Amino acid sequence: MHCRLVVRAEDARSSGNNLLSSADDHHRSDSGDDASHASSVSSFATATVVVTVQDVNDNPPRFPDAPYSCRVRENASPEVLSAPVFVAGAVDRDDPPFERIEYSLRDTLGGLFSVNASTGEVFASRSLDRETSGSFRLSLIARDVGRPRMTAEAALDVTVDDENDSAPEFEEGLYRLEVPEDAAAGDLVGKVVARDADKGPNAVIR
Ligand SMILES: [Ca+2]
Ligand SMILES: [Ca+2]
Ligand SMILES: [Ca+2]
Repeated sequence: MHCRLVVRAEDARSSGNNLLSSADDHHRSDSGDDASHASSVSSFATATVVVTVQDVNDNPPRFPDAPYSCRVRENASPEVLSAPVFVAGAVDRDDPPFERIEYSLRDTLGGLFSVNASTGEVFASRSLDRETSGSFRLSLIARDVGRPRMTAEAALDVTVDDENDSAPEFEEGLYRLEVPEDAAAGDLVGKVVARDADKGPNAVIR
């Protein structure tokens, strides 16, 4: 931060000062008595002083609007996975370089997720199977470059959006049903149950 001050230096002395010579001449013609007009006058100078307040690293990074959430498609292609699932955006109120932030993840969950240290972009490293794990919780860390380094941490919940990639399965491989010989058409003779591991409309069986 800079601020500008104007400093005034003042010097009081007698009327013999050359700076006021024209005024003195005028009075001399009126009275003819130089000594009777001796009085206190002053001269001054100004200078501009620029004061620079040097910043120290006294503000930690901050994650506005935390905690965060994002969604990623199940079985996403490598092309889809080349785009970030989320972009972290921490802020720091200090001046450069103390506002520069490096991002990391507290736990990459076995390398499943990563974050670009300088851009804050979060990536999934491989396609995700919603039926194995439908959501993940990550901890984003922002660290500034001061000494000591100050940090912030925020949660990022990743939800895996379902894709219809599971076929229905019968609960049992073989059903034995006994039908009375006098059964009429339409009578209930037994029940078979199938399940589908997908979610929502993807799991409806007809
Ligand atoms: Ca800082
Ligand atoms: Ca699946
Ligand atoms: Ca699925």
